[in-house]
This record gives sequence, structure tokens and C-alpha cells, in this order.
Amino acid sequence: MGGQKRGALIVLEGLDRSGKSSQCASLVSFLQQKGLEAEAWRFPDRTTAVGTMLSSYLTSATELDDHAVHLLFSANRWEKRALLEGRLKAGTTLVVDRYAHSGVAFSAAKGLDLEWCKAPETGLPSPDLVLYLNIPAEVAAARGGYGAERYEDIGFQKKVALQFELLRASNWEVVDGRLSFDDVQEIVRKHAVSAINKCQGGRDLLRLW
Ligand code: Z5A
Ligand code: MG
Repeated sequence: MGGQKRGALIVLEGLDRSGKSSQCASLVSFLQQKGLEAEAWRFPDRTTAVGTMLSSYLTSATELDDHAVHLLFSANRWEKRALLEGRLKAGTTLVVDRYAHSGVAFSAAKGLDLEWCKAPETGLPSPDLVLYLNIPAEVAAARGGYGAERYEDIGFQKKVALQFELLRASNWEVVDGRLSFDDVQEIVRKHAVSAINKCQGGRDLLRLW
């Protein structure tokens, strides 16, 4: 068992408009106010060379084969892997807005084979906690703000939700995303603190899947 105190890898997942980005920001502030080392991360990371290609694809400026896009999203995580592990080992908790689960769910929803989709993510650091903000696609869409980006469509979001269900594992906490922001926030904080305590207690960093 690794005895060194490390940060926790906490991932927020869910459909579009489920509240991931706002809850990530709120959680990082909360942890920092408690005096904990915490950083906000997100995937896709659009700042890298691969991320630039993904951003262009998402805004529909570029057409790419579905398999190629899938591998680019995965490569975008692998190119950040060493930095991510370094931050965790240095004791910083990372609150990550989308991760490999979005990668698999979105590609599988297009019809790609689930196991094929999981393969390139194999070996990435496994989240200590996945907070899945569970919300019907119709409720999320009613929040407004669906822009012109690819995938911002209720029918497609429903398919994504079905794929997310297939990925649920023991490190997941499913949170009712229809609750008020404050109620979701309270649940998110409770699970996050518990995960951080386990990591500080020496929990090993595992690998996907
Ligand atoms: N994608 C992929 O295909 N493969 C991959 O490997 C990865 C991603 C990593 C871009 O992602 C696309 O890339 C995404 C999946 C795909 N496409 N889709 N769909 P993105 O993360 O850049 O997407 P985004 O547009 O930044 O975030 P989002 O998912 O659309 O929204 P969110 O972060 O979940 O929600 P939010 O911005 O926090 O909140 C949305 C609104 O709801 C906002 O007005 C809030 O004030 C409001 N809100 C939040 N919480 C509540 C509650 N509790 N009640 C009422 N209203 C609320
Ligand atoms: Mg977001």
C-alpha cells in the first residue's frame, strides 16, 4: 500500500447542461477554502495541439472519421497523463470536468463498439470518485444554452445517457442532477471530502478500467 499522502482524482460526468462545470468550480473553491490543495481540470483540454483539433471538430468546422475523433479525445488525456499523476502525487486534488467516461459514452452513442472505445483509455489513472450528475435529457435541454456545438441534441444525449449507464462502477456516486444547485453542491462536497480522506489514508491510485 502506498503510504504517501496524495491528492484525489475526482471526476464529474453527465449529460450536457447537467451542471458539471458549475459544480466543478464550486467544489474547487470549497476545497481551497478548507486549506486543501485543489485544481480544476477539464477534458477536452482545448489548449493543446490535439485539443485545437478537437475544438475545431466540436464547432463543426472540421469533419473527421468517428474512430479518429475517438482516438484524439483519448490522446488528449494521455498527453496530460504525466502532469496529472505528478499533481496527484504532490498532494493536489484534481477536480476534473469530464474524463474517459465521456470519451467512451459519446463515441459508443454514435454506434462504435463499446469495448473498442474503452481500449485506448486503458491504463489511464482511474478516478477515485466519479460524480455522475444524473438528469433526463429533456430537463437538461430546458436549461437553455444549447449552442451550435456538435452533440447538443436531445435525441443524441439520450443515447449518451444509455452508454453512461453501462459504465457505472463501484467508484461512482450517482447524484440527482435535477436537485437545486445548492443541494447538488452539498452532496458533491460530502462525497469529495470522503474520497480525499481515503486518498490521504494511503489509497492506491488505480488504472482504468
Ligand atoms: N466529449 C467527447 O465526445 N469525448 C470526450 O472524450 C470528451 C468530451 C472529454 C464538449 O464538452 C463536448 O465534448 C461534449 C462531450 C464531448 N459534447 N457534448 N454534449 P464540454 O465539457 O466542453 O461541454 P460544455 O458545453 O462545457 O459543458 P456542458 O456539458 O454543456 O454543461 P455542464 O458543464 O454540464 O453544465 P453547466 O455549464 O455547469 O450548467 C449548465 C446550465 O445549467 C447553466 O446555466 C447553469 O447555471 C445551470 N444549472 C447548473 N446546475 C443547475 C441546477 N442544479 N439547477 C438548475 N440549473 C442549473
Ligand atoms: Mg461544461
